[in-house]
Amino acid sequence: MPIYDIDFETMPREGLESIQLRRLQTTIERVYATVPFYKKSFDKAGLKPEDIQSLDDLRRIPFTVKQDLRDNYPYDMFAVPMEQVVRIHASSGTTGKPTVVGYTKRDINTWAELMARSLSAAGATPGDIIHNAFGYGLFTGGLGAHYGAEKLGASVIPVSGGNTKRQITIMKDFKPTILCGTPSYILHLAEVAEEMGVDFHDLAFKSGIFGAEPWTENMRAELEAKLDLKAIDIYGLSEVIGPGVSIECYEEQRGLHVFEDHFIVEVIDPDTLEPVPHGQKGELVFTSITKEAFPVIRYRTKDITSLNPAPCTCGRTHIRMDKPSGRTDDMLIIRGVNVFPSQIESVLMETKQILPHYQLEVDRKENLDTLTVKVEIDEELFSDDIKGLQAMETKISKDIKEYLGVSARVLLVEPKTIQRSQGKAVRVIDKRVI
Ligand code: DLL
Repeated sequence: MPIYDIDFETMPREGLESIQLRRLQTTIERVYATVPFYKKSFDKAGLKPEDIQSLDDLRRIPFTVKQDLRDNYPYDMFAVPMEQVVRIHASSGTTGKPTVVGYTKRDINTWAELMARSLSAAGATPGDIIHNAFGYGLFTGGLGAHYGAEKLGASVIPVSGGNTKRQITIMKDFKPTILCGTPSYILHLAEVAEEMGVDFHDLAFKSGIFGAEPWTENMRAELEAKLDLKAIDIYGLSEVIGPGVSIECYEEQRGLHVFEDHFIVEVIDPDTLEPVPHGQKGELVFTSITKEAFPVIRYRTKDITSLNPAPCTCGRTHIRMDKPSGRTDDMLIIRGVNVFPSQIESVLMETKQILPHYQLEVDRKENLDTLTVKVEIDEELFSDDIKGLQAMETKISKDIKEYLGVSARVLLVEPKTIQRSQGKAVRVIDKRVI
C-alpha cells in the first residue's frame, strides 16, 4: 500500500525523535507564555520551559486531566486569541460540562493531513468514494473524516449517522468503496440492509474505518464477515485533535500506529503514574506537539492499552498501540471483581446464534452489586422452547463466571430489543448511580 506521507511516516526513529524534541520545546514555550493553567502547573513543579532538554524531560512535567479542562471551561485552555480560532468542537461526556476544543486554520490543515494519512493507511486512494457515517456536528468524527477524505482527493459522501434506510439506498446506488462509522452504528446499518434484502457482498466496499468506541477482535470478525470488507480500527479523542491520532494499517491490522510526528505517546500506571514497560497495559497519555489553538500536555486519556515498538511490515516506523480495551472509568466493579464491557463482549461473541447487540445493567440489591447481561439472539432461536433458552442463558452465565470471575444474570432477548445508536453505543446502564 502506498504511504501518504512517506517521509514522516517511515522516518528512522532517531530523526523522528529529534523532530519530536524540537516540536515539544516550541510547544512548551508557547503554552507557558499563553495558557495561565500551564504556567501555574509548571511553576508549581518548579519547571521552566528551558528545562526541557530531552524527550525524557517530558516526564518531569505535570499531567493534565479532564477536570483541568472543565475548570477552564470553555476557552481558558486556548493558546491563541479567539480571532485565530476557526472551528470549535466539544465532546459531551457522560457527566459534567462538555470539553470544548478549538482549532486554528493550521490546526484544521494538520488534522486533515492526519486523516488523509489515516484513510490512506486503511487502503483509501484518490479514486475511492467514502461513505462517511460518522456523525457531523460537535462530535469530531464526521468533519474529521470529511476533511481528510477531501485532502486525500477521494470523493466523500457526507451522510452522517441516522436515516439508515436512505444510507442503504445510497450504498447501493453511489457505490462507495470505503465505509466510516462507529462499529455499533455500522452493525445497525448491516441489520437494516438485511431487512431491505441488500447483501453487502454485492456492494463495493473494500475497507471499513471504524472507531470512537471500543470493539473487540470478535466484533471485527463479525463485521468483516457480514460486510465483506477489511475492518480497520481508528482512534482519537477531541482533546488531542479528534480521529486521526492513531490507526491500524491495511497490511497488518494489528496495533494502531500513533502519528508520532504530531503526538508524543506514553502509557502509565494510573495508580503510581509511572511509565509502564512496552507491552504492559496502562493508561494512554498524549502530548500534542504541533497544535496551535488547543495544545495538550501529558493529557491523561483514561483509555487503556499497551505500546508495541516492533517494526511493522507496512514500513511505518511509528509506534503501535494495542486496540484500546476500554477506559479506566468504564471499568465495572461487581462485588469486588473488575470487569470491562469489552471482556463481556468477547465472551458473548464466542457463542453461536448470539447477535452482536448487548447491554449491561448494573444495580445494587440489599447492598450487593448485581450484573445483568442482556443480549439479543436469533429470531428462530428465540421462538424455540423456553427450556432451550434457559439452558443457553445458564451456559453463557457460566462462561462469564469462568473467564471473568464475575457472576452475571444473562437475559436472552428478542432481536431489536436493545436500543440502536447512531453514534457511540450505550453499553452500560449503571442504576447504582442514578
Ligand atoms: O471519538 C474521536 C473519534 C471519532 C475517534 C471517530 C475515532 C473515530 P471523543 O468523542 O472525544 O472523540 O471520544 C474519545 O472515545 O478517549 C476513547 O475512550 C474512545 N475511542 C475513540 N476511538 C476509539 C477506538 C472521538 N478506536 C474517546 N477504540 C476516547 C476504543 C475509542 N475507544
